[in-house]
Amino acid sequence: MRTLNERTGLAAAIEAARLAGALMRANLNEPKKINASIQHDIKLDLDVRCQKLIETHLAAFDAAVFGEEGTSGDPAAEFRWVIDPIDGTVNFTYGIPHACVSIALQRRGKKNYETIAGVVYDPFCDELWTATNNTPAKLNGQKIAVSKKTRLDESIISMGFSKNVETMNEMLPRMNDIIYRVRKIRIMGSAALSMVYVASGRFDAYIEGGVRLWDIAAGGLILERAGGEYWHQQASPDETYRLVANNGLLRKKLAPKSK
Ligand code: LIP
Repeated sequence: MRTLNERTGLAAAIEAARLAGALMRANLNEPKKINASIQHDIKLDLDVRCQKLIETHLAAFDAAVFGEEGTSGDPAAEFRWVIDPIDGTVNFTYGIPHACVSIALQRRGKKNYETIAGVVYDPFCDELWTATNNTPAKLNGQKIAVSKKTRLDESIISMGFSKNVETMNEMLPRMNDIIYRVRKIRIMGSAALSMVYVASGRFDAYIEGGVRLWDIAAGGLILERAGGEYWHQQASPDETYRLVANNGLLRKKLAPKSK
């Protein structure tokens, strides 16, 4: 087995993300095999194929996998890959070129896993975001940083509504409160891309009520290494989180108004 650390893991995750991204690009406008579909969510055969491609490339390392299309290995392993092979699956299904590959490498700490390397790759814009726990966040090799916006009326806030009524009922009042106070709201459909857009200063915050760990683990490290705040609170035992990703200056101003 190859030596695994944040450096070797990042390099391998970049290769794996590019392989999966190439498969996404080749299939954006092709008919897609749907494995499961509910009103607010779709699971594609390509989700499974992309995760298999990623796992095969990363098999040279001794690490467990916690992925949207399946988990494997020792749940108490020292290392684990956290994989969303296609984040923004509904966009991708409809031929909307706003989706990405998200791969994080985590190492077991005293209490829980910590993310030590993260990759988010948008194959349609050919934009590759990377970071490790001891190197700066980069976009296509260039250092990035969050915005310095402190005024909500100058800020673009991205929001996500996940895929169930409970989350929508939680998020709609928050959107109704925020929309009058900010410059614009954007609802884009990919948590990972919204997080790295905050890391790059394109958005000033991203709020979602029910995201899974594989949607946010890589983007969370990249955001922190770009100077932002990765505020997240476990909402249920299955690694579902409430999230306020922001430039480090806006979370309090975005907090729900006390009734
Ligand atoms: C998506 C997230 C998005 C959320 C969607 C979905 P997927 O991930 O990125 O933020 O609102 O419901 O969970 O399912 O496309 O990997």
